[in-house]
Amino acid sequence: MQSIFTTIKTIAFEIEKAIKTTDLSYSTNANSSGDEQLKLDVLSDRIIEKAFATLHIVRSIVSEEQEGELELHTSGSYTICYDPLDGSSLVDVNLSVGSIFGIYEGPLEASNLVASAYVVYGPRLELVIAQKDKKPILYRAVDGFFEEIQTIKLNEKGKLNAPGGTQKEWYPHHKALIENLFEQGYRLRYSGGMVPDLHQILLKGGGLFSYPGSVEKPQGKLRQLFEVIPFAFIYEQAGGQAIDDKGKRLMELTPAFPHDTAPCFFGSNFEIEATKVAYGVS
Ligand code: P6P
Repeated sequence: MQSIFTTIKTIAFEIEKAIKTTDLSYSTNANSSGDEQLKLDVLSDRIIEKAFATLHIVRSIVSEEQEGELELHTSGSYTICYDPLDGSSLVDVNLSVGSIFGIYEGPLEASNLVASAYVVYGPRLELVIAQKDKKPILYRAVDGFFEEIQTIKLNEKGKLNAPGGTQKEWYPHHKALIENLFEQGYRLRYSGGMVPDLHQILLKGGGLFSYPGSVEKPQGKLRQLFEVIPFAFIYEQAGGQAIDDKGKRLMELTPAFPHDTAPCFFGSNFEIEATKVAYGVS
């Protein structure tokens, strides 16, 4: 699997360069979720597809930006599900964005995730890799190479609150949960980019990131295979929890379709237990 991580490091440098040089206009098509695609989305997707095509251990890839599964090598063991440039619409206001990778061995469901990684394109280029039975590791690009910086561990209780979604659509019990955290003194930290928002909570000791369901969108917005499950794995490996609105571990998700979404809560134990109480699933 090391060759996959090495390839992700190469991808990170190439996409970082693309972010700095590609025009930010929209392409003429939309992705399978109906989102308009920036030319940068399409280019980032191509960079990743080309890179993984060189690895014979990669059986297939599934991109958030494309409809189906792309077979690469029938002898390969791993399927990589990825969001090539999550939050790309934030690039034109110079906010951080990221790439997210879920590495699966077998049918595409959370129990078959064997590793995950994400890249943060921000003031510094950073990478987090999580593998089974290991704490996630933070790497930072220095002079063209990724240096290992630290392992990541969440505190039992944090200070940050990242409440996603459209507030006027929140269920009353979700609104009460979020407001109660703020009444306890939690700091609002939400940029609209899942990768930097979750990265900040991981590195600043903890808190809660939530993207709930609503009447309008009962299954929320964030995609299970490309976004939710890879981060759920990282949060659990860091000593936190990741659950849905029924209190079920996101690492038990079995998506019916590649682009299925799920309400999701990622955080330190204290905040996740508070979420379970608010949702009546404790
Ligand atoms: P909202 C970006 O488009 C994204 O998919 C995630 O990166 C982010 O967490 C979420 O959408 C933001 O959505 O509805 O809060 O603007």
